[in-house]
Amino acid sequence: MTTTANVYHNYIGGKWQGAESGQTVPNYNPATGEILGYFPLSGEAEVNAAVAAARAAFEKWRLVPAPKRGEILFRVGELLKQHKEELARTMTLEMGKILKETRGDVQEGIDMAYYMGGEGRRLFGHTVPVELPDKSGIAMRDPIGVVACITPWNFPIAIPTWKMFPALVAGNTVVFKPASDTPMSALRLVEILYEAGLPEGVVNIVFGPGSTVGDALLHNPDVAVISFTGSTESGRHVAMEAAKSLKRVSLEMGGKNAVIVMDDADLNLAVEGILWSAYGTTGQRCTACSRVIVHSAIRKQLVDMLVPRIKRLRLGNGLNDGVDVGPVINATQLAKIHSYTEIGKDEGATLVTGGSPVHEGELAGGNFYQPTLFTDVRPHMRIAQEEIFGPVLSMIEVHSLEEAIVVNNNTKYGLSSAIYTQDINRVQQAMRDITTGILYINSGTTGAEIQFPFGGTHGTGNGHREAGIAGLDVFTEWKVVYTDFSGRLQKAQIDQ
Ligand code: UN1
Repeated sequence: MTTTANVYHNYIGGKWQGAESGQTVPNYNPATGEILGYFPLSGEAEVNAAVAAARAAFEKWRLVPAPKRGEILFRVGELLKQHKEELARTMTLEMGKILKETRGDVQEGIDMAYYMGGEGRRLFGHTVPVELPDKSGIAMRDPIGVVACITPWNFPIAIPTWKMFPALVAGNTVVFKPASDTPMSALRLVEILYEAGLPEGVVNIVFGPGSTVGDALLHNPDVAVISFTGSTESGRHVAMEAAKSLKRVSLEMGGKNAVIVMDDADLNLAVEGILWSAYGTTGQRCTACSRVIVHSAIRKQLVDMLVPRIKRLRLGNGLNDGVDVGPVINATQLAKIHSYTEIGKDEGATLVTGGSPVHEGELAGGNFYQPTLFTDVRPHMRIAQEEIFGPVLSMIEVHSLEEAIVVNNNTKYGLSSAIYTQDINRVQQAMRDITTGILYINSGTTGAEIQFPFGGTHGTGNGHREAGIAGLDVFTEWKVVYTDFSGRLQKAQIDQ
């Protein structure tokens, strides 16, 4: 395809520069196939330069008073607000989700900017009593150094802000490796950070794939922390490589999230929650609902209510009004999603609606997939166990709350769950026994707010959380300072 699309650069140590190799990679619009721009195909040399710039900037940035660091984030929040529409359009162009949702993506970034800006005047440690007289103790948070932020394409603004903003307010510097499918949104975010007054070198962006840029970050000894969101397979690779140099690693990976619908549920409400969390973002959220666990007594009724609504969802370009479901990110994902439809059929599940890519009419140039529902799914089937990351929903029938909870918990993931019931006792039981990191009562599985810890159990994570106060733990090292003002040697833990 001939194009006049622009060529963009990495931003390293305050300078825009291409990859040494001179090679670039096209950025495609998944709704049309059009090329939006060319981004550097970077490798180790660019990563090492970016880490060196971040390392040099760290020595000054860590000494900037935290409230001043926070003020820059407040300005970032203002700028994100001003540019919300432009950023939302950029995101829709390069990753496809509908404008309403890309606006929500920017909004999460705005919320995080204000939240972490406020942390500039908190960053609470502890002051607690000590055992000995004339002595004090405090625990304070220290920045760690250079943080590598490796981010996915499904939330091109929000997820980088969950990582960069707490890292920055705590006094760390950043090398940012955005997903290859969403470089433009990432570049705009970095431009906004500098427009807000960030000193040069504090954030550096390097474009390129995980196999070159990602691996170079894992191997660079001056990278202290890796914050990664992406597939469980890539996350495992990150953890294994980073372990060699004992880097701190925070992983946020896959999900196989379920909505449980009990026999006493408000079914109208449940249908809305399922539609939104299964087919919103074209199913490409780590929090997306990909299983419905339904009580046998209302199974037929729920299917009868759900199917016409699924069929009415309008596929199309996310920039157009009235579109409910945009394209999936790229041809590889489209093929993967469709392969799961084939797997589901082979496993004996019933394909009730959807199940095909769409190439007709104005959708011809894009990566579109019909919103899909399988029923008669058994909990052990691959379509009930593996993350599909597309608009494919598997319905599993159960006969009790206990069985629903077992099915809910029994995947290798543990991010988000939801239960629809009117019964307070069932709610309490679900709160106690469901093992995911997030649980919704009477709403779908998506929509986590930035002031709470975000993350999951089992194969979803490695024990860390993003966002909220918990998010700061990834980017700070505890330092405890004891001051003895007795003027004599006092021995702790020794009988005096
Ligand atoms: C993701 O899909 O990786 O809770 C993040 C939600 C959003 C974030 C999703 N706030 O659905």
